Amino acid sequence: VYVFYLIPASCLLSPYHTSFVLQKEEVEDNTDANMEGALIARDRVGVQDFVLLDSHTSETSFLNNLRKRYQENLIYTYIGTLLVSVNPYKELDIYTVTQMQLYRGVNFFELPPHLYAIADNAYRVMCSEYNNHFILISGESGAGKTEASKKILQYYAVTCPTTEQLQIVRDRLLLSNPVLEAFGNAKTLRNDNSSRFGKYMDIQFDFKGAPVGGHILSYLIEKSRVVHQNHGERNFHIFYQLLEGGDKDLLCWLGLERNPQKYAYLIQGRCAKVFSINDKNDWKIVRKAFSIIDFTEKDLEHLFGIVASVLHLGNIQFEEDSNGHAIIRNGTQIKWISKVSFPSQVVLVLQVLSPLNVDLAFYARDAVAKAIYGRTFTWLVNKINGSLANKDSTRKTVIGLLDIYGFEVLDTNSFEQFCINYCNEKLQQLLIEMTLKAEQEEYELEGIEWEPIPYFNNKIICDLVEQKHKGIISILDEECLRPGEATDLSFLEKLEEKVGDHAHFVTRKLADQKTRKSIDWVDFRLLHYAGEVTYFAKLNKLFSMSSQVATQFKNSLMSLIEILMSKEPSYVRCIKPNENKEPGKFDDFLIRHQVKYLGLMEHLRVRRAGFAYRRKYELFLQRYKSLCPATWPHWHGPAAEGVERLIKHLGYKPEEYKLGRTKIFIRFPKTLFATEDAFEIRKHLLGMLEACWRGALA
Ligand code: AOV
Ligand code: MG
Repeated sequence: VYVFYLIPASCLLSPYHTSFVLQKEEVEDNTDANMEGALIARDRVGVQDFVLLDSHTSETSFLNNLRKRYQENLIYTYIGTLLVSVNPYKELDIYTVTQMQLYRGVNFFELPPHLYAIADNAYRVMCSEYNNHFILISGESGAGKTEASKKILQYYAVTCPTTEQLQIVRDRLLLSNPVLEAFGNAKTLRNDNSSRFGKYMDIQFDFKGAPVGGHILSYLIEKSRVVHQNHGERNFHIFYQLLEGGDKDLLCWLGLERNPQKYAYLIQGRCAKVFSINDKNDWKIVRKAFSIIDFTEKDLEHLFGIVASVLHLGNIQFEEDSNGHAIIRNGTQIKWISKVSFPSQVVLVLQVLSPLNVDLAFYARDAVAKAIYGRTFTWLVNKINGSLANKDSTRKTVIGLLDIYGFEVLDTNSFEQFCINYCNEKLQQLLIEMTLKAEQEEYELEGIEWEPIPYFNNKIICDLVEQKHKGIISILDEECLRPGEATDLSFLEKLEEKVGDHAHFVTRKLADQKTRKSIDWVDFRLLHYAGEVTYFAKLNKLFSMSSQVATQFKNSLMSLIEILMSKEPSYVRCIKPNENKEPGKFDDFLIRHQVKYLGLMEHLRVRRAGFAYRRKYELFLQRYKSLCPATWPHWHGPAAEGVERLIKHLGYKPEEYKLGRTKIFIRFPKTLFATEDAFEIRKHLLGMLEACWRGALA
């Protein structure tokens, strides 16, 4: 009891009281206010920032920390300001409105790591410095990128100021998601809701910080899925939603039957029904979303007409006439197509097909289906952009959310995987450059010396793919300019000739010296940052007609990188815990691999080698001022001087810290840890004091 009297009662009004309660939530046992308990708890739940790990930072201790936290449902951990997220594969109650409000306007490190902290931080800096930001969410397929981006958007929708007028903007921003997911996501082996397009969304804010508009850029939708799905995968969700959920009249008008088994384009993966997906319900959500995003009934008529046309197209069969030309076996589908979609165009295309042989006719039919779907998707994105557009010309700031298709290795990897993995390669490159650049700049700006850390720079792989004249895309371009002469073999030979020596091109020369000319030689292998991938390069099937697409894709990625480079970054690195979409299962091997290739260890080392922690003088002082009589409860001089007094009082040694222009840099985590411990102990004492106080009052 005597101890309590030593602490001034005003402590109870400490601004950190709320954060105390929150951090205790991590510890689960809220009533256990003794510090021994807190330390044991920390042992159990790990540290919330990898920078605070003990000095021997090994991959194993990194993994241990991640595992400990994962097992306690603490899926988020920081490395400095970067957020690492491990997919929980179950609903957690950390995304409530109450949680959102807790994170609103609170300093980054005051609360347990969360997406909301990342979102709030970007938002607050944007509002105070009036600059543009982006949040890059990366990780392999199924790691949780799309979920994260949706949660961030929801956070802004709930916490940002708004007016009645602006509510429609907010709703449209939110509802653009189900619509785009219906048309752009599909069940794959890796993810039941896999994004099959890349998405960059700018959320625009006015000077008051209210969301007033948005704009979406989409990247290369995987069109081949429209006509072909691997075993265990589905076509895009919208087809199944329409069949399951569309009302009788609509289906009747479109000439569709409810049963997906009737459609050739829907049954190749043999899994039209998916346990985790409720197509009927999703249809309702999508229909409602359409009405809010300003789609007229006419628009929808066209849209669903096209969706239906694709299904009818897929059922068209050809047979050979006496001249060896393809003829359409049954005219029903054509009739429906000309009824429900833009008749002249499609029927014209189908007539053009007629002098082909049967194989080519099927091939051309699929090409038409893919083209129609691809264009429709583009149209859809444009339509949504129209409804999100803010016509007001006052200056706005933006936060961009980047959610792309994650790195993937399938049994058969084709042109699309090549593009997807190249895209991931580019973003990894951006992250490497921007984090190291930012780090270097910060030390320079603050006048502090540091020594760079070695790390794997994947620029070499980006070059292999994209370099002018020498890169794989250029080689593909060249080959496609020689129609008739070029074959898959000549493409592969050219690759061998031009990039065979490259460290990340796995040459087949040695291994396949004898069988080189055999027809089996149809693939090439690349050593990506995230692993080795074998690409199937059958020219006339997968890589043909792709040259333009690859070059366009390359160009669009280049301009995306430019867009991003002009903004302030925040990063979320998503990790997939197991291959079975199973909650609670922490697959060490799989996770270690991701930790490696995501460069998380390097990131941590860079963060620690220089200075593990840095904080603005004002923030540092505000948090720890209660630990020094000279600064508590108020310090009236400049913050930098207050910090100097404070750390002198705490006994910091000269080698433990550096004072920059605006920030204190702390070299060793243990220094901050000790300070943080002192802070925690004081908080716990306060907690006990408060409990007694309440007891006494009661
Ligand atoms: P992705 O976007 O990274 O993969 P998703 O964000 O679609 O992956 O996540 C895959 C699935 O994991 C989701 O459908 C959820 O079931 C589950 N999940 C992810 N994050 C959470 C979370 N925070 N809480 C609960 N469940 C979650 V891909 O688009 O395939 O690269 O192309
Ligand atoms: Mg996704």
